[in-house]
Amino acid sequence: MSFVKNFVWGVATASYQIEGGAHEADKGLNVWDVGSATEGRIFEGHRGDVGCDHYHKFREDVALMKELGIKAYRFSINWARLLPEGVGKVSEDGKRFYGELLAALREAGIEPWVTLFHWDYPYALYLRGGWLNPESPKWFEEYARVVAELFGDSISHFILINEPQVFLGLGHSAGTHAPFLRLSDGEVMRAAHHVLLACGLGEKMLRKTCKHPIKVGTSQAYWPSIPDTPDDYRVAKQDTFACHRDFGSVNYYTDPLIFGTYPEEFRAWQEECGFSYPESDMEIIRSKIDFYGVNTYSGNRVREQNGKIITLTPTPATPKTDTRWNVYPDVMYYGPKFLFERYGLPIIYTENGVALSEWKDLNGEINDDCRIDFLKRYLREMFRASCEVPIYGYFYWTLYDNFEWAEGFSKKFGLVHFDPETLERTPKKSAAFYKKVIETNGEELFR
Ligand code: GBH
Repeated sequence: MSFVKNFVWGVATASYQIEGGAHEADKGLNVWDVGSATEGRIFEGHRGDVGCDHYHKFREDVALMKELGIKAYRFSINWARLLPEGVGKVSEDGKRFYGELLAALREAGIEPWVTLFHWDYPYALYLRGGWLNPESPKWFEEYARVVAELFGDSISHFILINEPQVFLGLGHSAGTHAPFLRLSDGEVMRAAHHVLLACGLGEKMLRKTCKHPIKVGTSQAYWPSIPDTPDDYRVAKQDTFACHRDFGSVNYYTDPLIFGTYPEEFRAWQEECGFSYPESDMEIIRSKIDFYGVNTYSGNRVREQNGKIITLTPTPATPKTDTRWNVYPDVMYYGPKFLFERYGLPIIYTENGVALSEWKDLNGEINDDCRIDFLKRYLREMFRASCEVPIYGYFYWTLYDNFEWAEGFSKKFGLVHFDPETLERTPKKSAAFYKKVIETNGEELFR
């Protein structure tokens, strides 16, 4: 049993979580640089200033990926490293850094998948109102143009904006991620609308500026409802796309992008919040999306009871990861089916992975058998889905343990162990396993 030929096997990272080099050259600050300095926001006061020092060690990291047999690398560009003020002047050092990283990847035969924005919003633009400013879509469009002009030649796959659900939901509504705001729902809708306009303008700008055919996709935080039994398929799908008033849904963002309309289910909520917009915006938002990139870690099990959809409490036997997410492997089967039925787009898993409580043993090894088991369970279900709907790629989150946002360095998702004190990288047992999975195009999962 193996995946389609040319299945894309990769790993994913994000700039703020690994780069460090927060104060190098003329880099501008971003909302995480500034916001995480306030006490009480990040686990035990951890900071991303040094991160995994990828800014200095990127050559070592590319060599490591090559050694691990990684075929594709999803990373994000730190907007304020390239454009210190968010718009206008381009940083020579930012240009050099991403140019050298892309060249190293090319040399190693690793395909870059570039995310334009993974949450590290330029502080200079935040001070101008950030995503609430009606000009903010234009700022993103300019940034997309700069990236395409400078690096477009070496990039064939772009991801516009990582998980609007999270930086809007947690960053602008719940206030637990940068910029740590607790706006009213109507204001978050306004910000989300600008994010969508930015995607629409960005997508068109990338295609206009790149001189070769490119693929442009999304990366959505997808936490679907999972049918408890196959009989609950219909209600689980309905619940996945229902109006949950928490900015965490995928269809709230991708219906506008792909169909040019907000989902009907959300209209009443938008009206209650006094949110309105000119209809002409929807034509700007509507984009040509080549692949539906999705980040899935778990979901909620649901079933129908007395005509109502209920979310089941996990049984005490349900395995949990270190982030306390339930291990529900069939999320990888049902999730893409729901998406493909709604959108009809090929699916790429732009993230999936597991945090475990683990440490280097006395022999200097990390024998993370649970991660290997997780990969087997989850990827076997992904394989089952891929026999029914097109799934063309998988990016493990993440290459090495890194700065897990509000959790600091306490949650370890990596295939490679990272020591924040010595900055040393040590591949875990799972890295060797993943290498075999890649080499056998998935057959290793069934051994
Ligand atoms: C991704 O976010 C990020 O893109 C990445 O940067 C991050 O490091 C990685 O995942 C690992 O966390 O309240 O129990 O229902 C994942 C965002 C977090 C969104 C969990 C859904 C629901 C948790 N997801 N959240 S729960």
